[in-house]
Amino acid sequence: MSADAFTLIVSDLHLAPAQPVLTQRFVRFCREIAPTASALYVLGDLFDFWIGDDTLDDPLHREVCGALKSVADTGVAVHFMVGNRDFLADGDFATASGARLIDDPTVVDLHGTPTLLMHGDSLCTDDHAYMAFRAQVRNPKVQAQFLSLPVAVRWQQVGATRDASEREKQAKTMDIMDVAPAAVEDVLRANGYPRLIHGHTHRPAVHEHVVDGHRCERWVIADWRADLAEALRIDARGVSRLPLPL
Ligand code: LP5
Ligand code: MN
Repeated sequence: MSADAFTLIVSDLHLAPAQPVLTQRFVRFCREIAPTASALYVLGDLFDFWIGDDTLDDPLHREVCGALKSVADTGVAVHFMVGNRDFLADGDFATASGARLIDDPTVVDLHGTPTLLMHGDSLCTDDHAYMAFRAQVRNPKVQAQFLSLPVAVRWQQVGATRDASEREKQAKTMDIMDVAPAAVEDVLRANGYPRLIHGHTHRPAVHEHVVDGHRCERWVIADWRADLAEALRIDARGVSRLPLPL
């Protein structure tokens, strides 16, 4: 790899038919920017909802997977980690998009620095209602049962779940919905005090955690909105925010 190689990381794009401008931006990102990187990581919630790989023919899904595949076809290593909206993305999605599915969490060496990649939702351990919900929907038996339902019924259930989630979020404090400092420290300790990069909270920032005397950076990636979108750019000098053209 050349000395000026760099990696791009995006998260929380929440692509959906109702927001075509975001999909257009993603397609442009895949055409003009991502092919210049050595690797691309998508850290979850690429889609607002993913109800199963049997919906790959959906026009939005086809367009997004095709855009990712075109990046992979240029020789860029494309990696995908699921988020709390698209955790049902699986092998057929990976084949269609040319992406390698990676676990949450995953530690990678990014241009000389060990870096822990996560979606971020598993760090919100003070949000007990979400943790209980997460345990339920990440259960393979629950997922198999959901995937056996007709597509229209799955969309209905997702709509009802989203409505319930939006209602419950109104009653939660911002602190509860953020990552829990103790969970961050635990995961940094368990992984040898790496740099941490995650999304999910939609609160872009860079934090410093001192854990057992080790200083660890924690970069939080921004979600994509109509008026703002970014990728993190990582090279041997460190991490920077790359604003993406509108
Ligand atoms: O996503 P975000 O950031 O808005 O909120 C999350 C947490 N909410 C969720 C739910 C999703 O947003 C919507 C559902 C996605 C479905 C994926 C498709 C496949 C389903 C497959 C099933 C096998 O993740 C939110 C957190 C917030 O992050 C911050 O961290 O607070 O958590 C909640 O709001 C959860 C609620 O507190 C508890 C769960 C309520 C749902 C009850 C379901 C009732 C309806 C069932 C109908 C069949
Ligand atoms: Mn999320």
